[in-house]
Amino acid sequence: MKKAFITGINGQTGSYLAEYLLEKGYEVHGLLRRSSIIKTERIDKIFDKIKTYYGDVTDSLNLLNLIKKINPDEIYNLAAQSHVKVSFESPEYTSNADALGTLRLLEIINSLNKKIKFYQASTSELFGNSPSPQNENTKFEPRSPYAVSKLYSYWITRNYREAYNLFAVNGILFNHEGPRRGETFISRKVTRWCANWKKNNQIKPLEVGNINSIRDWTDARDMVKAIYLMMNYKSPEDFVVGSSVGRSVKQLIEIAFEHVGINLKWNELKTEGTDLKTNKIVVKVSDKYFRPLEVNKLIADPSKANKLLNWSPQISFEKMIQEMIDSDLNNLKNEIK
Ligand code: NAP
Ligand code: F7E
Repeated sequence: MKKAFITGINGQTGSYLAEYLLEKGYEVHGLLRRSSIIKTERIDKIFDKIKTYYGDVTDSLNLLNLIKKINPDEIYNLAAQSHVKVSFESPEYTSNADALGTLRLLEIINSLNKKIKFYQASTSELFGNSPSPQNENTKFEPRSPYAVSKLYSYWITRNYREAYNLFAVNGILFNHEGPRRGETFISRKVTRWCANWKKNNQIKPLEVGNINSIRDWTDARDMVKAIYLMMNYKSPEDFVVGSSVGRSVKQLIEIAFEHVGINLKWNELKTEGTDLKTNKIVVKVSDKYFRPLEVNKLIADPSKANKLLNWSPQISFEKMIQEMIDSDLNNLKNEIK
C-alpha cells in the first residue's frame, strides 16, 4: 500500500485528491493548520479513513518530524495562501508559505529519502499576460505576489529534480472549481449568489470586480486525475492542465444567472446588469474587487497532458456550474434546519 502525505488536505483540491487516492488504495496522511474553529468540513466524509496532523508549511521542524514519522512514498504540496488578491495585501506571508514552503519540503526529501516522489501545485498564474493559449514552453510573466511565490516554487522543484535526481513534478494547473471551491473565488461567489437569489430574490445585487478577464475553468475532480497521472508517469515532467476553453467573468455570470432563470441586460458601460423579467439591478461592478494588477487571458494548451497522460476533462463547464448552484442551494436548506 502506497503512502501519500498531502499538505493542504482540507482545501478544495486536497480534499478531492485525498478521496481519489483512497479509491486507488493509498494510505492517506494530511497536514492541517490549527484554527480556532473546526475547518475539516471538506474531509469530514473521509476523516476516519485518513490520518491528519497539525502543522504548517512555514514550520521546518514540524515538517521534518512529520515526514520522518509518516515515511511517505509521495508528497503532494497543495498548501498555499491561494488567493491572488489577498497576496497583494499579505505578500510576505504568501512568499513564506507559497515559495519557501516548497523549498522546506524538497530539502527534507533530499536529506531524508530521495525516493519520495514530490508534486508541486503550480499554476497558470505563472504566465501572467503572456499570449494564450499557454503551454509548457510559454514565457512566465507573474503579476502578483502569489504568482511570483509560485514561480519560485516552480523553479526550485525543477532545480531539485535536475540537481539531485528527485522525482519532483510541477502540475501547471489552470483554474479549477467545484462545489467545494472557497467562497471568495469568483465561481463560488457567483453560484452562492444564484442559490440565494433562487431562494429569495429580494437580495442585494452581486458585486464583482473586473468582468473582462478570461479564465479556463475546469472541474477540480478532473484535475486530481491529472495530478495522479503525472505522479505515475514514467519520468518526472511538468504538465500544463486545463480545458483549453476560455470564458470571461462576464460569461460566467451570464451562464450561472441563466441557470436560475435570470436573463441579463447590461448597461452601455457594462457596469450594471438588470434582470429582464423584473427590471431589478442584479449585478454591479465595484472598484472594491479590482486588483492592483490583473491577468487578462489564461487559456490552456494541454496538448502534452492530452497526449502523454491521455488526460482530458470529463465534466463540462455547464454541468459544474449547475452542480455548484445545486450544492449551494442544499447548503442553504441545511442552514435553515
Ligand atoms: P485552497 O482551497 O485555498 O486550499 C489551500 C490549502 O492550503 C488549505 O487546506 C489551507 O488550509 C492550506 N494552507 C494554507 N496556508 C498553509 C500553511 N501555511 N501551512 C499549511 N497549510 C496551509 O486551494 P485549492 O484550490 O485547493 O488549491 C490547492 C493548491 O493548488 C494551492 O497551492 C493553489 O495555490 C494551487 N492552485 C490552485 C488552482 C485553483 O484554481 N484552485 C489552480 C492552480 C494552482 P486552511 O484551510 O487552514 O487555510
Ligand atoms: O478570479 C476576476 C478576478 O479569484 C478570477 C486561484 O485558485 O486560479 C485562482 O486565481 C478572475 C480574476 O481566481 C471578482 O479579477 C472579478 O480575473 O476566482 P479568482 P484567480 O485569480 O484566477 C489560479 C489558477 C490560482 O492558482 C489561484 O490559486 O475573476 N473577478 N470579480 C473576481 N475575482 C474574485 N475572487 N472576486 C470578485 O468579486
